[in-house]
Amino acid sequence: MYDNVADQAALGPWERYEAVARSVRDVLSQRWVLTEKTYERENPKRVYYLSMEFLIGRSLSNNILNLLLDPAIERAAADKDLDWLAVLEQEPDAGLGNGGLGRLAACFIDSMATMQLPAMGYGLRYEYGIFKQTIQDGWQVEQPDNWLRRPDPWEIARPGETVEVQLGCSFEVRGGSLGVVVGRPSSLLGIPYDRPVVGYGGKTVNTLRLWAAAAPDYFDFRAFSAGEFVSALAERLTAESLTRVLYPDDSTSMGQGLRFVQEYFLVACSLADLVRRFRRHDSDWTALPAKVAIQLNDTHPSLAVPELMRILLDEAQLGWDQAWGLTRQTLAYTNHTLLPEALEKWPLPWFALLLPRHLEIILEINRRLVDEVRTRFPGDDGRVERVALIEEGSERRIRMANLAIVGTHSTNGVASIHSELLRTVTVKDLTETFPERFSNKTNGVTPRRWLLLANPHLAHSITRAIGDGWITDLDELARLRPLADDKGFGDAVSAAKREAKTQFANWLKLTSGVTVDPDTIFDCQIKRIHEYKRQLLNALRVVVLYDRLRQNPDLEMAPRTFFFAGKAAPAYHLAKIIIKFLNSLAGTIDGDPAVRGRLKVVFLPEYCVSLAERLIPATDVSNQISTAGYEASGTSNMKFMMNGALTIGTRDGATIEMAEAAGEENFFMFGLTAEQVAGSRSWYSPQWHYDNEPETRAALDLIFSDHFSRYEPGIFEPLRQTLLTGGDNYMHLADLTAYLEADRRLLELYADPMGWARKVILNVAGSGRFSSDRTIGEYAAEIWDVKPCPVP
Ligand code: 26V
Repeated sequence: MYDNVADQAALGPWERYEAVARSVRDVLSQRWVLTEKTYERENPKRVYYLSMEFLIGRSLSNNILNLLLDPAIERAAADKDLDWLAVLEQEPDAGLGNGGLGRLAACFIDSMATMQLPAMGYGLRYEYGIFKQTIQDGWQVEQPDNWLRRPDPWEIARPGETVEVQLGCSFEVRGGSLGVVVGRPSSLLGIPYDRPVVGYGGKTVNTLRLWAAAAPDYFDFRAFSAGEFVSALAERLTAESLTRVLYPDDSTSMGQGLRFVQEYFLVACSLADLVRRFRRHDSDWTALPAKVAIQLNDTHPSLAVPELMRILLDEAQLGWDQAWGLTRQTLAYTNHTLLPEALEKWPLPWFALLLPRHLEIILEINRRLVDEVRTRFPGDDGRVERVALIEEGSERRIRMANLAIVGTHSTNGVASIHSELLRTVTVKDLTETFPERFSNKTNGVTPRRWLLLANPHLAHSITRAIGDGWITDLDELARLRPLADDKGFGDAVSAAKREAKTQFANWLKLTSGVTVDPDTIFDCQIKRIHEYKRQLLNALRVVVLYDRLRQNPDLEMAPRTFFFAGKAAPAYHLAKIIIKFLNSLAGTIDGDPAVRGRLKVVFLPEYCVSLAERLIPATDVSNQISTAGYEASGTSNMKFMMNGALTIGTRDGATIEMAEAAGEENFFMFGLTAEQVAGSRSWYSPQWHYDNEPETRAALDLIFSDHFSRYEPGIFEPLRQTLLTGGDNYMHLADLTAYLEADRRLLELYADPMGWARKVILNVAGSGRFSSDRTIGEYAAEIWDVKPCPVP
């Protein structure tokens, strides 16, 4: 079990973790090698999932589970008197992503391996993942996430498969600052680091290949001989800086030159690698779409369009039409947001400098596109302007979403409403031009990590009731429906929730000293802090409830604990004020004897995959309250649902489909629909709500009177601006009353434990559709046309 050359008693917790992880890696390595060998032999069509983010989280317990090693490890841990939880805690949480988009990529590769699909993930090996969040005086403070400080037992460097990436310019240091040398091409090395992706049952072990940037060795020699020692080292430093850090900003694509090069680096390394693999078997380039499917996770890797064209034109020497046909048939694109400010548009001069050949190709794609649209829609200049790949203006920009739609055979949204809005609003003209390209693939999450691993008590109760087929076929959960009124099963489900809540409370006490009471309702909102996700609406609800208790101490109300967690982009000022406000709310309520024991607010710092794994099973109420039309899908909503939380939410993203699957009567839906939001925007007045709704007014007055900021008067003035005087862009006040009404219904149900358990069971039973296995099945059948390739 332990291969450390040391006395076992002398091993520290890290060495113990490392020893166990290495043993598990030994167990899976045979299957890993055999998987690749099988693919080499069978030469099936393969899927490549290109993503700038993979929010992996911890691997040890997940790999043990998927390898079905948990009984053996439990025994070994008991034998050796090992503090197993302490060992697991040693592993850093691999945070190579910002939020839902990155976690989706991680769930997808789990499902592809479990379904035995010949698939590979491609991403970047950031040395620093998403920043660590600490809270100081209530404010978010960012700390670097040096997750590779100690050697990572899950990664295997493959320097033998290094690729070279050409850039159209060089970088050098002159007078202490970094400059660009125009017209002097340079190159970078991409070194692959492979991580195993273990399918459930351990039959297939696929690969997640992450690229690290390095400088080619000859750089030094050339510069050294010219005597430019410092400049040469600086150049090497520049190259190696490229994959140093994940961009923590999920709120704008502007002014990020390094990010642009990161995106090209991912694309160039991955395409070179997969083309090399393709060419080992097939000399005929026309077989490319029959052997390769490439999925672009958002526009981040959409430079794959001109890069694949470059390879087919310049390296394969094909003609334009053939190259274009092959490129389009090989690539497919997923859109993850409708927000115009989030759609990538890179300045044209950056292309001219770094990627002149790609710019040439993009201009030619655009010329042909514009020609086609002019012919098909004569006289419609507005349409031509809107579909064009280039946005004209003082600074010309390339519209990456248009490039991705035009250069692929498939564009999909991530929930039904999102795909519909994408087609009819965001890229209406492109949809009318290429209607057959658009489809929907509603997101899902892996039930292995999010139910079996995270919630063993509930998982066990489910398996006792219906067998363990649900683990790889989540639709099986529908068989729980007849048990909705079964007292025995209801009790088991309630006991599992109670156990998860106690465990969470104990963990929280131990790690932070904070006490929460498992006998209170656990009510959660955990996600990136964004105005459109409306943590402020939740906070207003809490302020109203707090004020009710203050005004009427005899009021009967089930005691509740409100949990918030989430990171704000470091430059997103208002999101940081929201965090400060949530912490101030927590502090003030804690210090108010009038509500002691009845109401508590907790802001949990450092939201990450492993925190979600602890908190979601312990949650009674899931808040999914985005302004309708803004949340593309959401995926934590699904995790809560399969873990037996009831949802209070707006009709947005996949929450709409979840309510449909469980029955609307088992959901607490409220608020304006996306249509109503769009239709009332022009005349909406937050002031009206302030003037006419006493509770809304009282809550806002309490905030603006510095009740929550007694020692820092005025710090929440920006909230007045967002919620009231600035027009309340995300329509918090429009939905507050309906939210409180839904909340009242929810509390009413909570008073009836049998009725609550019934709805919980119907929710779990209806959650089968939200397995990422279902989603991947749809991608495989309808976009990729790939089949399982079982490993003997
Ligand atoms: C969101 C926003 C919102 C406010 C302003 C600017 C901005 C910029 C970027 C983004 C997120 C972009 C892509 C993304 O992470 N989308 C998320 O993808 C998840 C997986 O499909 C989905 O569940 C989330 O709803 C969606 O926000």
